[in-house]
Amino acid sequence: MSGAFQSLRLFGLDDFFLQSYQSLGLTGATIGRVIRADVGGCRVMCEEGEIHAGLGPSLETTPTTGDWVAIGPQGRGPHQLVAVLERRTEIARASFRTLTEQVLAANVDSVMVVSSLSNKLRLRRIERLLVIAWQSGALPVVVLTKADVADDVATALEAVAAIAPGASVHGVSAVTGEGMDGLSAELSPRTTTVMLGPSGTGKSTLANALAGGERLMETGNVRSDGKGRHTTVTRELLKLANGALLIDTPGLRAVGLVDDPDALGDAFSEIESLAELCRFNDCRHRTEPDCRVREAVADGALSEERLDSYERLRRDQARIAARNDARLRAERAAEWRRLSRETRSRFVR
Ligand SMILES: Nc1nc2c(ncn2[C@@H]2O[C@H](COP(=O)(O)OP(=O)(O)O)[C@@H](O)[C@H]2O)c(=O)[nH]1
Ligand SMILES: [Mg+2]
Ligand SMILES: [Zn+2]
Repeated sequence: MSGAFQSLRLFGLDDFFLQSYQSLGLTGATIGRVIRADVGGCRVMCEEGEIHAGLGPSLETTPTTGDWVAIGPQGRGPHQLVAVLERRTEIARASFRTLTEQVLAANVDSVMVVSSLSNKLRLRRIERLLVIAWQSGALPVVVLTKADVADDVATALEAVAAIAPGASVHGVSAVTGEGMDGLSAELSPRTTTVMLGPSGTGKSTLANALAGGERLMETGNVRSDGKGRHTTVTRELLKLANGALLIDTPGLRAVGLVDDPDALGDAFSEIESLAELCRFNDCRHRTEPDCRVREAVADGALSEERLDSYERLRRDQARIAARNDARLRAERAAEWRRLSRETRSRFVR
């Protein structure tokens, strides 16, 4: 990489993004990374430091935290985002209301699925977040917080490891410091991690602890002025003490899946490998003969709950795929109507 933008390397700039920026051939512009996206503008880390930039009129993509962007003009007038550079990964969730995908964070290398040990383990929710993680193209890590108040951390770690093939699992406490070194070691300098999990699980507390005691994020503590709780409302990118980059998010409870069957295969790889050995290619793992998945349930190698969860997510995904198809059909029909109106107006006077 050329000598330019050295300080941005600490924020994850590499050849991929730099070349993508240079190929735009902009003059009087510069490159930066969105560290917080607000309505109508963003906070962007540039070579010169942090700036606020408005959204340019020609932007085609809504910028999100973690995006690499081109900003212009340099030096004069207010800064504006003129382009969102191609993303390497994106964390997306489906909105059932608008039938669209919302991108929660971009260009992340790993996803931390955060769950608290202070309540009953919610394995099904962890599975769902792991699917979101796998479909983003980033690598998942599961973090079980508040180990200081857990009865049996080892058993919980074991239960989670069983439903998280391919992901490492950590038990940590921000209070005692337990497990923090191991987790910190997984976050390498200049790589970006996003935290996903419901609010109250200790994400912001964890971010502050990893940031090296600096209080960067507001946590769910009651404030000393008695004005109630102050919790994370935006997604922000922070640089940690060890040089890793971390995106804190407000709580995500309901996460819809997006249309991507491969992600399910990653999150449930042990089931899909068994399924490949079933006699029928389209085995539904119910009453079919020579079903390896059912056999695994029968001999205890696979839990019934895990299989249920896989099937439920598979149904969700089929439903989303069908809705996407319906939307495509509707868009195509609208396009036909428009074309035929144009044709009519051309020939029928
Ligand atoms: N006992 C214990 N409490 C914690 C720990 N981490 C966070 N908390 C508490 O959990 C609550 C929610 O924390 P917060 O970081 O705001 O959660 P967030 O909503 O996921 O960002 C706060 O009252 C924290 O003090 C921990 O390791 N141990
Ligand atoms: Mg928070
Ligand atoms: Zn089968």
